[in-house]
Amino acid sequence: MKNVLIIGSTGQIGSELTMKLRGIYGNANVVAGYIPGAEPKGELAESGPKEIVDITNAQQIADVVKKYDIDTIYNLAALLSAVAENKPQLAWKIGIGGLMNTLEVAREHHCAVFTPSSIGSFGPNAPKDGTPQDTIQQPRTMYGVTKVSGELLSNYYALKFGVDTRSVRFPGLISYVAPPGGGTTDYAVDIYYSAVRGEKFICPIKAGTFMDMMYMPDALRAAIEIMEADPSRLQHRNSFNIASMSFDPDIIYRKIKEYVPSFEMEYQVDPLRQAIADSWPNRLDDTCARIEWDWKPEYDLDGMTRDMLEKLRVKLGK
Ligand code: AKB
Repeated sequence: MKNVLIIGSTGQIGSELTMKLRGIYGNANVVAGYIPGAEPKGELAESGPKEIVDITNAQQIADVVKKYDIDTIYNLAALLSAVAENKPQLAWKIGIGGLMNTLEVAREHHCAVFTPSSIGSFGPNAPKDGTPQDTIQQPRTMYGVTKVSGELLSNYYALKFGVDTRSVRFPGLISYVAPPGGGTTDYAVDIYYSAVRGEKFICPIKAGTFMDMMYMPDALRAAIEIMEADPSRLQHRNSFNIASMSFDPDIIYRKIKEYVPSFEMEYQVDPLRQAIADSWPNRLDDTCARIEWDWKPEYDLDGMTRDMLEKLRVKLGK
């Protein structure tokens, strides 16, 4: 039986992952950790236990781990890439200070730990197309620096102390449930809201800028499957490339227009986000994840677009 703590349960990934894990392991066995000001609401608050867990406070993590006899921690606390560029100290404090706190508690209490990495862990020196699992990682963003450092620190705790750390490098995640907030790939979520609201979309990323993207149901499955994977098959731990689709703003715009013919888009490039996107890969090679734990995405751009438009029309009453 798994007893799970989600740190950052009210964020873009956490709010959906918590509910999915409750469906698998039982409501009472999945604790939603949150910080004051970002309290769980609705079903997330009512369906299971919730506790204040500030990742920068090691004692708080340890207290909740002991209270609920936690054996698996999903560490989802992070500042996304564009925000991290404006708050580098805070990004480090949460991304690395917080991870160190989590790993220490995990070492002492024998917990497995999932900490997502990102396509942002690669920089401009990595091969852009078919970026390999093991290649040069020299990011030029604070977000990327925390992600590479987090991968190394997590591997260190696995090798040195036997902590069962595992991770995937998430692409831009697209979902109709909770907004991302502060990422470089957020445009690929915002574009669907504009289409459904009947508004022209102002795109902050240039045409021709390709990035890996993924629909949230695939991302949630990846986070669960990697933690359930047979450890004897894993040659890697932190962190696995995963991929499902890669597109530029023009491709996603034309795909949405197939279903919303009146939809319009105009470019007004945000220099910060564009510089970050230019430093990231176009498309990752996820062969190792496919071989080592049978990773396989279910959604392509067309399947995701049909589902996003349908779900957002219901959500926004359009
Ligand atoms: C971001 O854009 O910062 C994130 C990511 C790709 O890690 N969505």
